[in-house]
Amino acid sequence: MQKRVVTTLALTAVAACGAPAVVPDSTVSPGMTQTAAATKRPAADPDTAGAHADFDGDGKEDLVITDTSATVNGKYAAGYAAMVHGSAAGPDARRHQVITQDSLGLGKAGTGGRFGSGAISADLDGDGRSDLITQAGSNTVFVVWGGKKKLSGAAKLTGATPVVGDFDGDGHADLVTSRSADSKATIRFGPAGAD
Ligand SMILES: [Ca+2]
Ligand SMILES: [Ca+2]
Repeated sequence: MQKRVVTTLALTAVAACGAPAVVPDSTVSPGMTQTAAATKRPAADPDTAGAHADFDGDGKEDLVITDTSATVNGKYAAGYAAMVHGSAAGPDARRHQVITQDSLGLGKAGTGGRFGSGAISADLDGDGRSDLITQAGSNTVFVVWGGKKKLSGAAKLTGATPVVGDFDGDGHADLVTSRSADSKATIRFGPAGAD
């Protein structure tokens, strides 16, 4: 119960303190807390999800919350992801970063793009910091690189429904994306660079 309150507060603070152009869809229940919230909200909210990993490499897990229905710069359901740094006391809402498709500099956020969909994490470039992988639109996947102080820089890939794993057993995370047009999947073996 305490965990749930902490993450809800974190999201509220992020929504209040984040980029003013980002308007969360509602008071959302992060995917991380859906188990705890199950009695109040039995159906998973498809608009919100989350991931957790050590994106800044400080040894404390950081929390990513997404709201794919958020309005960004006037674009309805363009979506955003917010990373809240971990601390010895848990996610610290005072140290957070709001990421939108606009902020990545790789194309503009579009209406209904739903950036933040299917957010997952893996250290794809092998630098010891987890990277954030998320879909936007129907055929675009972004990899946002973990960094010493924050997520920094991104790669834009063609594909959808990202899945990560060490599929060739070499100790490096690999990324699989699928293509809805022809039902083919693409695997990118790690370690990856920004491409
Ligand atoms: Ca961390
Ligand atoms: Ca990394």
